[in-house]
Amino acid sequence: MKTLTVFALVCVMTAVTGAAAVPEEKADKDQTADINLVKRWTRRGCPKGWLKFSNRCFRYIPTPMTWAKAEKNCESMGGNLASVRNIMEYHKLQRLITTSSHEYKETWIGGTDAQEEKQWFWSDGTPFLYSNWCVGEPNNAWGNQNCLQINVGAQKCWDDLQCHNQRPSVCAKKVRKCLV
Ligand SMILES: [Ca+2]
Ligand SMILES: [Ca+2]
Repeated sequence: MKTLTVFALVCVMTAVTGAAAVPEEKADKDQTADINLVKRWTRRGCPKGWLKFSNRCFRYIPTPMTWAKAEKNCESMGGNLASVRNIMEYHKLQRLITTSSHEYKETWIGGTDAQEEKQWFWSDGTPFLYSNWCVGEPNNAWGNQNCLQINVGAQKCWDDLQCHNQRPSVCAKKVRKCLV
């Protein structure tokens, strides 16, 4: 509980001052140890099991789920299904998947046009500016393909698919300065 209290205090101070400075001279021995732990965590910026790139934390979830369950699962960990902003991010994300699964698994990320056909959104609310669709995709086959899977076909590109299909997924969340 004491550790949590110190974390909360550091976070509040950071929020108020806009800086991570902590008056260590006023902290007792135990508190200094806790603050050093926070500093290490802050530098790294991502929880254990999450990979940091593009100032975000990414995690591959190998368990196949529907798109909605995958999004909920990411939300339960403080994130969303991953959005992708450029080709470099896409390649890093692919590397994350191949490192974990040893193959280019077809995988859910956060794109959807379920609200309105052809209007693609990222579930994290960022603008849908970059895409890497396969030739002829998104084709909304059978009139109900509204969720975005990656690593499709020989080109390992993007495809719209029925959201009830079960796929592994990639979650992303912002690098946080606080544990709480
Ligand atoms: Ca669609
Ligand atoms: Ca399709």
